[in-house]
Amino acid sequence: METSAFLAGAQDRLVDEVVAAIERHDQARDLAWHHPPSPEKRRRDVRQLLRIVLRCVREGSAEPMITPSQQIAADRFVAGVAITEVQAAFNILQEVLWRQLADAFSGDQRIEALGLVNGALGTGKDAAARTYVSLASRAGSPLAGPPAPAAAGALATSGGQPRTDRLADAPVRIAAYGRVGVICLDDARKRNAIGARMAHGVVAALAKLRAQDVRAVVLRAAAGQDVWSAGHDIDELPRGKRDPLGYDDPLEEMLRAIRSFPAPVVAMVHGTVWGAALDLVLSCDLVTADETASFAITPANLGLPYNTTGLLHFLGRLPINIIKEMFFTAAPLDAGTAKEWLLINHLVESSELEAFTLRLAENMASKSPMAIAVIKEQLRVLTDYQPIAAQVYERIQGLRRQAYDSSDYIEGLTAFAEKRQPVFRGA
Ligand code: KGJ
Repeated sequence: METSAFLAGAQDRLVDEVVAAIERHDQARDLAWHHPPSPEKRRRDVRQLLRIVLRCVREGSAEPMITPSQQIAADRFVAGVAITEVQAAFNILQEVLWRQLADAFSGDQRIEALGLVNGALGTGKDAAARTYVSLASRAGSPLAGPPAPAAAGALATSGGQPRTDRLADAPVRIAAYGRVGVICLDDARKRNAIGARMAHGVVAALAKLRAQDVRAVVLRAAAGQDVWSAGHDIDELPRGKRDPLGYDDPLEEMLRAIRSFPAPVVAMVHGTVWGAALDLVLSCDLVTADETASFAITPANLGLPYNTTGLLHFLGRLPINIIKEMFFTAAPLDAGTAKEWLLINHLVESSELEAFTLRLAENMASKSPMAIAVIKEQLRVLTDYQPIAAQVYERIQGLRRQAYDSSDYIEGLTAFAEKRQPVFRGA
């Protein structure tokens, strides 16, 4: 009999034996699980692991083991399981399989069977250990390394080495960490200003993560940057006689993509946030930040009439006196004040921010994706629902037109390009 036929036939018995051995192992070690898996889940997990081993044996390749093992390690990391325990299920399965295969086969067949199983589980253990260590080292020194822990699904490399993907022609990178996707703004030269390439990159990243069945997304700046985003790329704002924040502006398209993404998007803010980047942060579903974060909305520095949809985003999140202070002064709000004014959900130590945010995202990713998608959409529709008469809307647009047709608006853009203070005349 072939190894694969033996494993397929003995599946139920093997699962029973492995589950019992894992339970004994946990009791003996008195493991303090933060989220102990239910017996049913444990059974399902073991059966799945066994099926993957079976697939590796059938295909004669350890490749199918890599991604699920990274996922297992990521889940264990999030569940707070100690590093010494990450390979436990692999070891126990290996021990049980060895025993069974050694009993069932002899001679060369036995050597071949043990070799196949060892190859698969060895690769799995290796991938799991690498992933766990990579996550743990980032949690210890967050923001020090590449932006996101890597990577399950199609984003992982075939060699088991985690990596992030750079989207073609966009200063945006993505990674998937189990069911959590990470989108990373990565244009240090321009301080993550959002032009068409950046905005289209974020939209493409969301589409890509959605196709991966990611169930929560973290939006962040690349490691080591002290500007989260400098807002709209001012070089790409139209110079007069045209709505600077029209419906088709790529940045507006990006905001809509985030707001209608059918899973939670968490803005993880390390560094300063300017102008439309604050609209972006507020368009995310939750905000985590560390003490380096600050938030400014700056159209008054440019003479730019903010768009009505954008103002509604602010109205949906903040009291009107706070909105007015922020828009009228353009002054950055420090992280403590932002927390006090409920702009931030969680203010976390820098050293904790990444691990905290990933855990928060993973928690949401473990809940019912359908319920969350529906509730998010309900909230979006309800908060966007602002019936106004056509006449009123036309009046608002007329007022805005006066501002973006004005010489003050041109002066704001010119002053920025010339790196000087603008001189506004109110006309
Ligand atoms: N658009 C285009 N280019 C930008 C932007 C931007 N928003 N922000 C920075 N840059 C460019 C600068 O012109 C520099 O280009 C380079 O990025 C580094 O910036 O001179 P170059 O090298 O060719 P800088 O100023 O030398 O960096 P830092 O000294 O580190 O200062 C970072 C700041 C973020 C504080 C500073 O760059 C800044 O104040 N940027 C503008 C922030 C802002 O007000 N953004 C809001 C844009 N307005 C809106 O989004 C909207 C819609 N609005 O209504 O206001």
